[in-house]
Amino acid sequence: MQETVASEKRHTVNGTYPRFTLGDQLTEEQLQFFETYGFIHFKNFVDRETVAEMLKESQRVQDQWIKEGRKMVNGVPIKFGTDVDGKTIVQRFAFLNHFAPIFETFLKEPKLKALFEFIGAPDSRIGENEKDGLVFNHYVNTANSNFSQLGWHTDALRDIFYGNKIMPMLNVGLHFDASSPENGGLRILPGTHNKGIATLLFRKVYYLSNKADKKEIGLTVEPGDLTVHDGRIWHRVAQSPFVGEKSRRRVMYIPIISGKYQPRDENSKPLFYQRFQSLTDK
Ligand SMILES: O=C(O)CCC(=O)C(=O)O
Ligand SMILES: [Fe+2]
Repeated sequence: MQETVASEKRHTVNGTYPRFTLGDQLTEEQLQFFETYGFIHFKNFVDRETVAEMLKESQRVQDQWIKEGRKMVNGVPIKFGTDVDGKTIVQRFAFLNHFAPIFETFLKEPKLKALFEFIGAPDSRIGENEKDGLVFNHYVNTANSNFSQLGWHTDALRDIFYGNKIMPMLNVGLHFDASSPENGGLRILPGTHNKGIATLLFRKVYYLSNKADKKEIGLTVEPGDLTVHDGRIWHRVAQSPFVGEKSRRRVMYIPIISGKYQPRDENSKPLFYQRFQSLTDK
């Protein structure tokens, strides 16, 4: 235990943390790092050409959605905003995998299956049709941007709102822009993924708090890097101190999930929090 605390400090004090390379199978070291901290960072998961092609495809789908006036995908609202040049953009896509083959193919990448071992559930799978499917976030700081930061939260809270037992899940991020803590970006509170229900519910005020925490780690990523975080870990996206082009940050997430199969389709309605009471059902 003491050892864990000491190494946690070492990893947080100067904001550094080790990077790994994902092979066909997770190594003992990778499994241990993830178990201790609840997140992990793999370098160069896809090459620069793939990054460029994915960005191009996201823009194609964006323009198509804007043209057809689409507001939702499978009941999940699309977030629109304004870019530095005044152009309307999509700032949060859901189920993007259903709109471009390159993303559909990415979800089939065999190496992603190696990540299943982080949750160890026999029914682990990539959420192609569940949750929000493949999510693509586009943050940019402009006068009319609607999306430049995201308050403290865990991704597992959603399970509680939907009246489900919290099932093991991972959020796997593929990064498209270079980003370091000085430019905002993902902040993680290491080790908060396995501290029980009180931590999960009350460590921060969900989505309302944006305040830096002295124990948070800011990720430093380059295009093509892959990060994985446990669904129960506390994290936020810090606003870039810059405006305009320099603040641009694009990242996509795919959920690796387990438990009851709960697909969404075009008939799905936006979900509200009406089933909150069943939180205590086990
Ligand atoms: O943009 C990110 O890196 C994180 C986004 C996030 O936490 C979320 O959408 O739940
Ligand atoms: Fe999140």
